[in-house]
Amino acid sequence: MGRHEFLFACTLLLFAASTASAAGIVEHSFYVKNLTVSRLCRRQVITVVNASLPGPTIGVQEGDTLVVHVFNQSPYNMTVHWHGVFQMLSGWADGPSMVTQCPIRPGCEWWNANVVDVETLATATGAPPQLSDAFTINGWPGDLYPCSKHQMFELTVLPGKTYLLRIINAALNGELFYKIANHKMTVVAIDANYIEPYVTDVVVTTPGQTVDVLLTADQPVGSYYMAARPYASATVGGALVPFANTTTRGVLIYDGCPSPVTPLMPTLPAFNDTPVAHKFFTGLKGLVGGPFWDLVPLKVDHEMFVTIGLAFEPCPANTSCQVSKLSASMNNESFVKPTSLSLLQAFYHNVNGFYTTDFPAKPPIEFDYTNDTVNKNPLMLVAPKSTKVTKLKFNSTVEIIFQNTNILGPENHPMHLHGFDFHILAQGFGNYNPATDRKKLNFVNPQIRNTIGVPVGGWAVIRFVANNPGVWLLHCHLDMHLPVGLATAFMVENGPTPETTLPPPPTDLPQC
Ligand SMILES: *[C@@H]1O[C@H](CO)[C@@H](O)[C@H](O)[C@H]1NC(C)=O
Ligand SMILES: *[C@@H]1O[C@H](CO)[C@@H](O)[C@H](O)[C@H]1NC(C)=O
Ligand SMILES: *[C@@H]1O[C@H](CO)[C@@H](O)[C@H](O)[C@H]1NC(C)=O
Ligand SMILES: *[C@@H]1O[C@H](CO)[C@@H](O)[C@H](O)[C@H]1NC(C)=O
Ligand SMILES: *[C@@H]1O[C@H](CO)[C@@H](O)[C@H](O)[C@H]1NC(C)=O
Ligand SMILES: *[C@@H]1O[C@H](CO)[C@@H](O)[C@H](O)[C@H]1NC(C)=O
Ligand SMILES: *[C@@H]1O[C@H](CO)[C@@H](O)[C@H](O)[C@H]1NC(C)=O
Ligand SMILES: *[C@@H]1O[C@H](CO)[C@@H](O)[C@H](O)[C@H]1NC(C)=O
Ligand SMILES: [Cu+2]
Repeated sequence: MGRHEFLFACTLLLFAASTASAAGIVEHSFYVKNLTVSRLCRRQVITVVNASLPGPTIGVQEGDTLVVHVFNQSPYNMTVHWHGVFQMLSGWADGPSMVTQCPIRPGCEWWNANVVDVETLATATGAPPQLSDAFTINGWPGDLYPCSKHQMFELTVLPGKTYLLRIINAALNGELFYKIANHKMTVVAIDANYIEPYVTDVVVTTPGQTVDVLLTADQPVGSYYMAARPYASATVGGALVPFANTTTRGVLIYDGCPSPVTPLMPTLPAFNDTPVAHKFFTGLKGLVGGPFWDLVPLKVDHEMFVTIGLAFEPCPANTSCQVSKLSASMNNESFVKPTSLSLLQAFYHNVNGFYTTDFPAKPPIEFDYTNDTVNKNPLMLVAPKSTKVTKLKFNSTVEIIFQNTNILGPENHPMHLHGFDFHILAQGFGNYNPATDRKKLNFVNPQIRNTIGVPVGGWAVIRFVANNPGVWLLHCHLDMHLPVGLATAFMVENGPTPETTLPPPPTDLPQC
């Protein structure tokens, strides 16, 4: 399995791996433009790479240099951001708009509407976005949706063979359970990092996460549904916040299966089955000594305790607004991106006025973070807007304890760090308690990944080494929480050598 194979597209993505040949420079082009497709009884214009959904697969070998030319022929601003290639990614190639350079990224979860319009509307009103009409597997909704009987992903397998499936949650706002009827899966990698093989009948993914599983066609010749639907954890006053509660399915067909046969359907976990999600998320262990295994850094240089959660925007000073817009914050700072110059350009060229380096290393007020009574205090509900970042010396080790808050309501937030993989040392529910939870840190075989679903109403401890100079975003990967401020950034200074120094910007860097 190559570490650097990419898939570029939508909701749940599945593909079987292949191996590439000699190392070198691999060059590809992406043409991004409109494509009209028929789904759910109607025609809809979507924006895709190379007129295909999912987009093209790029096969490269470990050590290759990949050059991708992006031609944006779509009506939208866009960027390309890679997951899982951090060690060799230059800061200028990371992608997020106004952090490294310009614009917006159209998403791929299925709406009977234009996803850019959906997000623009949600951001303007501060209301939660319209719920998606369907989830898809490799672009196909599957037969539980209207007009979709034959719009279903099919995977044909040979009895006795083993397949590698890379399951990518490319949904914008949904964490997902995924199962295949009567089949167990062996998870071998997460976010492009090998793990100890982990046998399971259910895979759980947050947006931004990838899970590689081995699937052996060891059941009687027949056909079996694979299905995915949300893991929904957000509650307010104990009640689940409305979510897209539909189910996408595809079908696993054994070669030689007589058709037509009604496939077997797996029993999916309940939408709010946190114990199943937690068992999966915590059952995964790093593959000690395996390829790309990194020892846990033991000496911490920069320690952070960071509350994450939802709140409201402050009302404008001269108004007496009744209901303010939804906001989200980290340590009570709700992140706003600059509008006319990217953070990386401001950092590189020493331009003042676009950010400050005083992101707090702990919350301004200590409180009973996960107690339901916190949201009864109106003073706690408002998080101010700012563009505060953390400056890091090259090669420093950072520990972050994420603490979800019950302000507005608890929720599992998938926190994604750009530029680095991190070790996940421990996770749990309730308030993080150093006296008891410190002992739970796993320094032996913790999983390594780049996106962690911080337990709903709980906490997680991660560590990473800041050995990649540049400006790197840390944010919730739920698409609705990023524009409302659940983000911050790290500014990593140059190291002592040319290899550890951020190169000058490429001449074709998109300008703002
Ligand atoms: C995308 O399409 C272009 C033009 O047809 C082609 O040259 C290119 O190889 C395609 N890229 C990929 C990654 O398949
Ligand atoms: C692409 O689709 C958008 C949204 O439907 C539309 O506004 C735009 O005119 C289309 N552009 C092209 C070049 O077809
Ligand atoms: C999904 O949500 C809709 C609307 O909130 C509700 O009417 C329906 O019963 C829900 N379906 C399931 C399977 O929970
Ligand atoms: C509040 O002040 C801003 C800037 O001073 C102004 O643009 C806006 O119209 C004012 N709003 C109200 C409701 O007075
Ligand atoms: C939550 O806070 C209330 C009010 O401070 C307190 O009475 C209660 O014991 C707390 N609940 C828990 C589970 O700690
Ligand atoms: C966040 O900051 C605002 C403004 O300083 C303050 O009113 C509020 O109490 C703070 N909330 C928390 C949870 O720290
Ligand atoms: C970074 O830190 C590691 C571990 O402490 C050390 O081995 C390495 O030499 C350092 N790299 C640089 C470029 O300072
Ligand atoms: C696209 O980017 C340009 C240049 O940075 C900016 O002026 C424009 O407002 C952006 N358009 C949208 C729709 O965001
Ligand atoms: Cu979130």
